Amino acid sequence: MAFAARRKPWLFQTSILPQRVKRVFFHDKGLSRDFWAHIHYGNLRCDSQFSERKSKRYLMTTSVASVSLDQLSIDTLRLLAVDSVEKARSGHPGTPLGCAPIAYLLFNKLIKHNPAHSKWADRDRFVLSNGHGSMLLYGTLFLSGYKITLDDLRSFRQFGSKTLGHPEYGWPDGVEVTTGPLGQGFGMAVGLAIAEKHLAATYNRPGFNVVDHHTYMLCGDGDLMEGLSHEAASLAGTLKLGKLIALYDDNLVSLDGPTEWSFTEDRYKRFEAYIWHVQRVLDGNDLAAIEAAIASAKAEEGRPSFIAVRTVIGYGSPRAGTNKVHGEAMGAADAAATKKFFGFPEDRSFVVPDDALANWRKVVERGAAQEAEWNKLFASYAAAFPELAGEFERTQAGKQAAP
Ligand SMILES: Cc1ncc(C[n+]2csc(CCOP(=O)(O)OP(=O)(O)O)c2C)c(N)n1
Ligand SMILES: [Mg+2]
Repeated sequence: MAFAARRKPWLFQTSILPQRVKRVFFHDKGLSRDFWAHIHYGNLRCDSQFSERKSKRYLMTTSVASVSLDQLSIDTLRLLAVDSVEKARSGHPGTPLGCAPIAYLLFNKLIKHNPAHSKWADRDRFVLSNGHGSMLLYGTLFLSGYKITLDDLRSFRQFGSKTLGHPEYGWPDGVEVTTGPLGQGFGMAVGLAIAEKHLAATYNRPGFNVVDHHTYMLCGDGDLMEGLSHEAASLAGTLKLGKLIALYDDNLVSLDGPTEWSFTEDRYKRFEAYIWHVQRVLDGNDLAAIEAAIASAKAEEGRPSFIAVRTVIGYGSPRAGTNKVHGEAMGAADAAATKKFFGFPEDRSFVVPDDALANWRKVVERGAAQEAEWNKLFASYAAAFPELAGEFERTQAGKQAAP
């Protein structure tokens, strides 16, 4: 346990660990259950982490020769957020550093969306309820190929730019709803899931599931503190919104300090009481575990899903695990240290490695194919049910029926 008690993130070479140690068990004093930190081996960077509520101790590791393409893609997103906040001298680097693996997994692998056509009717919806982490969304949209450029990221928080401090609907393209007031995105994600269920019940016909998408949201401690999210969660459980999936950035830190100061109820039991399907992922860098939890959430069709992902706010930065990385630029020295941690050049900003960009942009082709497939389905639906199809198209376009 010698490595568990440092206050600062630290680096080590995997080769110094005894080869047979595959898992390290810790006790989570904060939220009642034990959890483990997984130490990976091999020629890849280790991204195990450990965060505890009472004593701030966390393990972050990096090392050796190469990183996987997934890792490079995730770290590219992380550092775009760091650079944008540094350039603006304001913003929130903590959420993107902690949650980049979730955003990458969703946008690159799991959700159906078409960056070339952000309004495709049957796309999955994604709501960033913790809107202060806006750079997570802007960076993800840029890397995925939406209509937002690297220069837009460079203009983060500047007057007239596309990249506002908090996301606003359609601005830039791909932002589904306006968020920032905590709890608001949670409520709107529930609304979007209600809309999906209503549209499916109204328009789908046997063999023609023209409305069949999921609503994903990322929310944080602040969202769950707000009364609005309690009420919306209650309604979502009652309405059995099985296609609503909330990922909770369970990082034990909020604006003013550790959540133990301000927010101590058992969030997991609370969502169980709201008749949600509740899961925990104990390592926010474990892509396989997050993916498995999302697969279980999708398989659960009778209840909305709540996946609490234990992340480390500001992961990779010298301020990791503290509120000091919640909502301010970290300064040149800490930004450089963060780049070093991820193996990026310390003296360069807005670095987008070609391999990472190509990997992110794979979704452009995939998304176009997904929409083309749906268009075929809709064409045959329109042939079989012309009136319904016409009404669907009219309402989707926001037009009233002719008098
Ligand atoms: C309704 C409302 N109250 C207050 C704020 C100001 N605010 C922005 S972020 C934040 C803390 C959010 O904490 P958490 O969700 O844990 O975010 P993290 O520190 O983990 O990024 C607060 C209080 C807000 N955006 N909305
Ligand atoms: Mg938090």
